[in-house]
Amino acid sequence: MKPSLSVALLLCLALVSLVVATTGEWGVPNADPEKKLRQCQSDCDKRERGQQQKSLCRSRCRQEYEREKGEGNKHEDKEEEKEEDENPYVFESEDFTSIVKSQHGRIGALPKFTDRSWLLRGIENHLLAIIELNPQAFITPFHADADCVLFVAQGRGAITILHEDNRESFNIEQGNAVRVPAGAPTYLINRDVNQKLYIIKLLRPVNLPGHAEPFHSAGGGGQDESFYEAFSWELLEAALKTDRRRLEKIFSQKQGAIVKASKEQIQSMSQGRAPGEGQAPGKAGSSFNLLTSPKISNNHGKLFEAKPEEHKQQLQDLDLAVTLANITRGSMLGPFYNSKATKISVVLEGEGYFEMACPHVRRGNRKSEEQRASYHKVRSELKQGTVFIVPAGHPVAAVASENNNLAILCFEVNAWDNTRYPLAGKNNVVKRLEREAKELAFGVKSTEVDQAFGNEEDEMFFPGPKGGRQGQGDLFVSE
Ligand SMILES: *[C@@H]1O[C@H](CO)[C@@H](O)[C@H](O)[C@H]1NC(C)=O
Ligand SMILES: [Cu+2]
Repeated sequence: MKPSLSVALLLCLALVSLVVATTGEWGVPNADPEKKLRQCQSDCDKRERGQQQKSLCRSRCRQEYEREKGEGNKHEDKEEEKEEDENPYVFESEDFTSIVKSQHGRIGALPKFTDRSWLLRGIENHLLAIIELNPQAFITPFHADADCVLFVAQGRGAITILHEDNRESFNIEQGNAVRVPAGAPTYLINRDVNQKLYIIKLLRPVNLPGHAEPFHSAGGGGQDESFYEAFSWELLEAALKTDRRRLEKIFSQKQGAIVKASKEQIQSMSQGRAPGEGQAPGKAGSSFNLLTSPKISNNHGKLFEAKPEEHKQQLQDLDLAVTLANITRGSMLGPFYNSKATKISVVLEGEGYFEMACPHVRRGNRKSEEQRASYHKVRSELKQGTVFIVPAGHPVAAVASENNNLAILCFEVNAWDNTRYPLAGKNNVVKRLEREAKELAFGVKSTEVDQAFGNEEDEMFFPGPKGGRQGQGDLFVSE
């Protein structure tokens, strides 16, 4: 850049900020836009009631933030070079907001991923929720404007789904995954009298991208209504051939979205339905057991995998894979990367940490002009309930603490034809290079490359770093 030009630019920028500071056009002059964004979004959570309202409000905050930032950067480079200096890939229990909450349980959801960062716009139309049900709790019938896949992380339940021409009911327990089609009326019970039921739920909205709402047929309880109540009495009387007094009586008994069932009711709702009974993987039915046979298994861990190619009925149209990595204590998984799939990962049990190479996030000030590859180390502690995102192509590794196994559930988006490329161990990508390519790429003899990359014969799971880190487990979704 010519000196005169940069001086002109600087002047120009200074002028812009002067105008802004004096007119106070942006509200609080000179406020840190990141801080303003966070404040604005947390105000939304306090002010707005429905999940959708909250989410829309948060989106408006982000739009405002992007607009401001855009104006601030008017004279700078292309938008694609925008940089982030925080870690947008990790969410903790506090980031979940309650959609439904009662003394019997809770449904919490993460805000739309793009509310956090534009770097997550590849999974913009996916939402993550966690259902926590106390013993004997029942979620009353509802449907949602989203396709869902549920994973039972802990406990024993029973679920019923109404399809077009049949009603499907089955018991579910740890390791079961269930596909619930968009719009299908569903209800769910924790059939255990002691243990909580934890379900992790991935949603893909079918109506508004990144927004999903429950529709309750009976009253949701408290302030929640039945969608029937939105209609006028005349219309309902005519449609149901029932008089208004009877209807008023039914809809005035608000039970709540999560209620407690009696032992007898549970008994009769879970009769003779073995979990995943008679269902080989890939067979018809909404449910399958993820934990039947590991894809990879050695002393350092096990990997279970349900691919869209194999579980067509449940996963194909969502282009989704469900995987579970159970890393033995003191061991590690990876490094590896996914060719196409982006992982939405949830820590089910144990603790440890993960590290990921990311070219998008950088520390410090603007990068220099030279075009050289540089990868930021994204790193975070992991504990029960931590959610972290691993975009496609990004090399990642996870390490379990010395004390406990680290179990990580992943919903993998864009999974059809995905390949896991190992970066260490048997068949790692460097080991598989031709001799000449090794020498040309590393500038040393290929035997030296082999000495570095050819030692580990295990696959995917290895002994962890010495002096592994330790941490404390935490409650799942605590608020
Ligand atoms: C992980 O493996 C351990 C040891 O085999 C087992 O006790 C635990 O239940 C597993 N966790 C999950 C979530 O499968
Ligand atoms: Cu990145």
